[in-house]
Amino acid sequence: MFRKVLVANRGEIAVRVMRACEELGVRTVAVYSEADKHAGHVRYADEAYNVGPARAADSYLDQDAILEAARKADADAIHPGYGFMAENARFAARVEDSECTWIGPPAEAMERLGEKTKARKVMQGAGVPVVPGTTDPVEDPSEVEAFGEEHGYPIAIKAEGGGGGRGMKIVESPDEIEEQFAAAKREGEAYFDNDSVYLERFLEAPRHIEVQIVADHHGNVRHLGERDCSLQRRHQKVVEEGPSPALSDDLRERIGDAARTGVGETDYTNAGTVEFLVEDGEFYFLEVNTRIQVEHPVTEEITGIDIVKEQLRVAAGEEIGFAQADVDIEGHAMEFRINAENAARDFAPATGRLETYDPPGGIGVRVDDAVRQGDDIGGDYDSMIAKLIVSAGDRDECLARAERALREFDIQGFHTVIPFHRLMVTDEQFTAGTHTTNYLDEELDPERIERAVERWGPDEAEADDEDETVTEREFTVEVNGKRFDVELEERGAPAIPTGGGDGGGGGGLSRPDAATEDDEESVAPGEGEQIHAEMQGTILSVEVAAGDEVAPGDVVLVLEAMKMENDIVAENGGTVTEVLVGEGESVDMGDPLIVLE
Ligand code: MV4
Repeated sequence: MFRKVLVANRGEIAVRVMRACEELGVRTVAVYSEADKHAGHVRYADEAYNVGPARAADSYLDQDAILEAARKADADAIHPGYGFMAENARFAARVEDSECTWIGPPAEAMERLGEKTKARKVMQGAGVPVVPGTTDPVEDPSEVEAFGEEHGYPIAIKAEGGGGGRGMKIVESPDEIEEQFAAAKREGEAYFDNDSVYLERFLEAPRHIEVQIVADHHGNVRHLGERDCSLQRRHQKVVEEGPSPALSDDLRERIGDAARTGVGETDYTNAGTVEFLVEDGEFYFLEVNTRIQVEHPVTEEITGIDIVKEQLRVAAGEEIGFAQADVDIEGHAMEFRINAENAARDFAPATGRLETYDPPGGIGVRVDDAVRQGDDIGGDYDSMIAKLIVSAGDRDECLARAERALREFDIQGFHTVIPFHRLMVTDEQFTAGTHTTNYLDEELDPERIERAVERWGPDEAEADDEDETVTEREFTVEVNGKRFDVELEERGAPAIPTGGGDGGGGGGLSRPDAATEDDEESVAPGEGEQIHAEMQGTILSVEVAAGDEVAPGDVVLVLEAMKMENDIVAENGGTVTEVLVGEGESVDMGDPLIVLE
């Protein structure tokens, strides 16, 4: 086994890799950019080296800087994680030529499988079904037309170096050929420095199934079952699960065997993923990802196999310690990517300080992250701040557990996609498991996302725009021996210190004694009592009208919030001068409801 591993990555995956090292007694080296001086992966590592400015191209993608850090640290292996340099065959080759071992597939295998038509040939040669298409690049638009006449439309024109949806163009009819052919070539050139393209019949409503593979230097290839990544938005995976709810046992076995045989044809070692499209009970090879993937924990949870440890072991020359027959798929797991994004604003990235970070726990809950409360989340890298992985005995239990865990997950300070996930785990299509890769982009009503964010998004005050001064206080009060949490917010007013003498502890949180000192906001002298909504909700009934006399403690309204009916009472009593809301209206926290004098 290695002595010391440098992890050429950041965030949760860097920590994930270091955790595996820790358990194997291997020392860990982090690299970090200027923006990541205090990041979670730096805190976790035994030692850490600055590799350059915030911009990834100048730090995490700077091959010389990373190799230099490995030399300085005297590391004997480099793990690339995912993204950044993970699928860069040239970097892999440079590591292979250095004093360090590359913890990944051989550079040569990466190169062969990275070119899509080469990968298609390899798989076809091994008897693995591929999407009907060309196994050689096409040079001229007339070849697209000929392909259309033979196989029909739509046709996918794909960039040879492509992947992840970039450089793929769909042709619906002959008149679109010229334009889409040129566009695919342009994108291929721009993104992958390769304007070569090939053709496939375009499958219109497939499911995306991928098989986890591990291979060693002794000729052993194992598959660890499949993950279903059909729930994706604009080629970004949102939720992944295993096993797939859309595969029969027979299809599952055939797909697993195909992946294993296909990879067995190459001199592949280490972890990898073979991607397939599944439609109408048929499966077709799509591409091979030559890295550990974001969603690998789904497989770890249902197999009990630590895939990152396997990567380290096989890279160190050890033989895989289990047979294919030993791989047992048990129960069900789902992974939810916790991205700092506002799902109601087209998933726009969000940034800010993690004011609250309170992850879920309990049975079947795993959180892979590299952040802690108080961290600043910037926009320098991708928006994923954590992954929630939930496992259970079966899919239904997994969904219920996920709903519970997502409800527990408290993140304040900026928007995350948690409300969107809460919508998904109660969504009819997703819970039925009948969704295809088109579901989010083409079928889901965006208004449902907006409502989910409104209901379950971060607390107003903390997510609001910065120019408004918002003073928020939380109190715990007891009424007739029952505990209530009360939040007050003052808008537009300068922050008032919440009273002296407590020696600077707590910042005004949970101060039961402050309730009586500071509640002057509900009684402005001379204007009578104004009753405000204490939470966002719907007015179920209005019990008073203008001119009515009410006694202290009388119920004036019933407000439904969080599935509970709440009696709103007039604290001081008086004459009702204004009723500002009607039955059925929805109100926000802080809205005035009734004025009394
Ligand atoms: C396809 C396809 C349908 N037919 N190829 C998109 C990303 C790239 N890895 C391949 N992709 C697709 N290739 C044919 N012949 C549909 C997709 C596709 C997709 C694939 C996997 C996961 C999500 C997807 C979302 C849209 C389209």
